Amino acid sequence: MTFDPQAWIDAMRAGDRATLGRAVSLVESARADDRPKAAALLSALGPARVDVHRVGVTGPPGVGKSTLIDRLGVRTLEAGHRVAVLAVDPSSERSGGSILGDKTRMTRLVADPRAFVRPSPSRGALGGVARRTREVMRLLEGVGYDRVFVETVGVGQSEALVAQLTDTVVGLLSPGIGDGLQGVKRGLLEWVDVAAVTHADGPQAEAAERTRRQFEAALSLFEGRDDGWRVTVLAVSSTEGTGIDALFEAVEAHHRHLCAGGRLPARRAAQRVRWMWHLVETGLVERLRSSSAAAAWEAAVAGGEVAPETVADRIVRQCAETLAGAVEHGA
Ligand SMILES: Nc1nc2c(ncn2[C@@H]2O[C@H](COP(=O)(O)OP(=O)(O)OP(=O)(O)O)[C@@H](O)[C@H]2O)c(=O)[nH]1
Ligand SMILES: [Mg+2]
Repeated sequence: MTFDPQAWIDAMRAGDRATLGRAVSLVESARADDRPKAAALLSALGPARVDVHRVGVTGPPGVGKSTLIDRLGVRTLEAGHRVAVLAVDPSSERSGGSILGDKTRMTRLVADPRAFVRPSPSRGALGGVARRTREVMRLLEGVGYDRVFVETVGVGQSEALVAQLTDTVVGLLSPGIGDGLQGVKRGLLEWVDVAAVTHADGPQAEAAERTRRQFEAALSLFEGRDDGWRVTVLAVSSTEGTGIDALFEAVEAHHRHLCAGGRLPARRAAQRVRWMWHLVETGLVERLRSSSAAAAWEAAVAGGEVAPETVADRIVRQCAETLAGAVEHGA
């Protein structure tokens, strides 16, 4: 059977989630013969939509990201939006358990025909994860999902990654992570747009409120941002549903803040430019490392005959000269 991108797109726009599942698999596929099909599908979607809101939800393992997205997603559906959820897992070592976990913790969204949940996390190196996630988001948005949630485990660089992929970062904190908030990484203060302490129910309610106030205090001392946005810090319970309305309002308020004064297009433009350079950097390095000269460069540096700076300078200069020549010749 020949591959007909438009037929797939029509089916997905009509709400066919089975086809959407296949299309996501195609876009995520690492197989070389799938790439042209994926590219054809993506380009047949037409221009990217601008009324879409991309929301990253990050936090430590087990903090309650999936359970919260289920609640927040339902609240978002009630407001008339179409909701899609992607999970991104940059730590390739993690067990497969979270796949099942996501599905069983997003039961409300999974059961709702207006939502699409992609439980299988994209694994692997951060760059690979980002590439697939960007393309899958583009697909979801192109077939009508206007609120896309991206769940990612807050480990190391992944907060920065999710901030590069999304418009709004929701950072989740566990109750009682410690006085003085040593447990809160500076990265989170830097990237978070809306913060919420989870498990604000039962015996943990008090600790959650204490952590909320401490984080609020830490934020007021942090002078890292100049975009005029005031980060809201909430206490929520995803099991009882408390604080979810306020969280929804805060997320939407950040979207409105971004839309006002052209901040959203500017943020996305900066993301695209950064992404281009990232691809250039990784692509060039990959090509150079697998070139036939690489072994000789490495041997010379390893043997101490030439300084690493000298070899690196030479490689960069040669690349730049070749590039200048290619540009002159209109390549
Ligand atoms: N009491 C209470 N339990 C919660 C709350 N949110 C999540 N849980 C429970 O905490 C556990 C972990 O929740 P998940 O939503 O899977 O957490 P996660 O952050 O997505 O976990 P990973 O994806 O594995 O990193 C589950 O047993 C949830 O039922 C909450 O607000 N209150
Ligand atoms: Mg989860």
